Amino acid sequence: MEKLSNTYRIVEKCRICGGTSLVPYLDLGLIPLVNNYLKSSDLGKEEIKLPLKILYCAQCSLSELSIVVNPEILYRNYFYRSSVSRTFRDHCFAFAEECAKRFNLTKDDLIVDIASNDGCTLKEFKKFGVRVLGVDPAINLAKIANAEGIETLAEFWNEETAKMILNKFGKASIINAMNVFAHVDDLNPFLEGIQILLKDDGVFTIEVPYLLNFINKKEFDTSYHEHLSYFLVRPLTYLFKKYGMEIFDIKKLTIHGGSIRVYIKKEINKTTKVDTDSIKWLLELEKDLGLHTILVYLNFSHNVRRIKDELLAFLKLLKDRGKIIMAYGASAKGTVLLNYCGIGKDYIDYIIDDTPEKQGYFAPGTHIPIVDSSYLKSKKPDYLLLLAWNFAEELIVKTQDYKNSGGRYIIPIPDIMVI
Ligand code: DWN
Ligand code: ZN
Repeated sequence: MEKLSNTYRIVEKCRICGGTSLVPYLDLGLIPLVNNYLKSSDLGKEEIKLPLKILYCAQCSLSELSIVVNPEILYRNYFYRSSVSRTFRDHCFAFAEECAKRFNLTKDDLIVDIASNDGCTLKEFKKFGVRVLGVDPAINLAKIANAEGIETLAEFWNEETAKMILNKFGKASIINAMNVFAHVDDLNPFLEGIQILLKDDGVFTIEVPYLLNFINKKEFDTSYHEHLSYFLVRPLTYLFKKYGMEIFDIKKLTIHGGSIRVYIKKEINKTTKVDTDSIKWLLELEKDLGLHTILVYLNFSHNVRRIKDELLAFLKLLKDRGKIIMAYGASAKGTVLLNYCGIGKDYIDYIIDDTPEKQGYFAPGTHIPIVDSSYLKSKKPDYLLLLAWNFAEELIVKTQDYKNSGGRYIIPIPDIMVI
């Protein structure tokens, strides 16, 4: 496959430890860019599809994609809106409430949110009377957040952005990075920026999908070209030491199929207590589950192939019986699942999504039309494939009429379940 100029680079060494023994263990083939929703006028044009392969670093146990796509292509215009999900909004409120209490936040404290999207997290922090500032490269999202009163800089996070904020707003008490740390290729400018802007007694928090859940719950569809790194605690403990930082607490979360929230301080901050148990417990769990060796990963890719065969066979059976199938959640993971399994318009008539910006577009690769939830009533599908399975409960609660009229749901991950 010829290298498209400056579209992507090939990974030759581990971004955490520099190791070069990178063992490929998952290959989903050529997958479209998941945020590349298509207008009808795009449908006849050639679509970028790039290899989606995951490598295991034998030195530090980081899993990482084999290529890095140019972030300017991925993030300057971003369809994903964090605020669409009530579950996620509640998750952000609980985090803001915990921080306000645990770190005694006052109106003078500045909270900076990196990859702040539409201001979803900062809206919750604002409820606690603190100063907030968002940073997100998506020009379309920064416009929405600013219009809704969440000051947001349409920039990538790096040392320059940190210096600009320091001069204009002063040091930050908390810098939060939710679902972005795994998207970053060169962590050096990212962490140098944290060092510059964070108060000496400040807190840096990251939230990333947890590789333990990814492997154990077969969440292969959460791998796409935005997600460069798939973290365990082990590689993270290597990383922060290099930047004069230290993990002082870790929480295992259910959000997004299973994540970890890592709380980090500057090493010079001797007052914040280090909860070594929370770190040790997860390191031991990872080791006990064999996640620090390659075997588990080879078995995982076998499980992934089985999901593909079983899901395709099940949908084929339903179609042979004349059933109408739609999907809910034009998500990034949904694009990966459908494209990897070869499930297209011959199986799924429409994908419902409540994100206004996605409605009227077509899903990457499959070109399945994305529509609003009124289609549930008008098209009366027999089955609804929940592509946003991580929000299955929320989706089922909001479609009670469909359920009560005999509609059924297919949850594809971790095992095919029909309810
Ligand atoms: O890291 C990322 C995660 C956090 O979000 C991003 N790189 C990309 C994105 O991944 P995703 O699209 O797989 O995330 P979600 O949040 O699982 O996507 C859910 C989709 O379902 C969205 O398009 C919104 C939609 N949705 C809906 O239409 N109605 C979701 C809910 C809960 C709803 O009620
Ligand atoms: Zn490594």
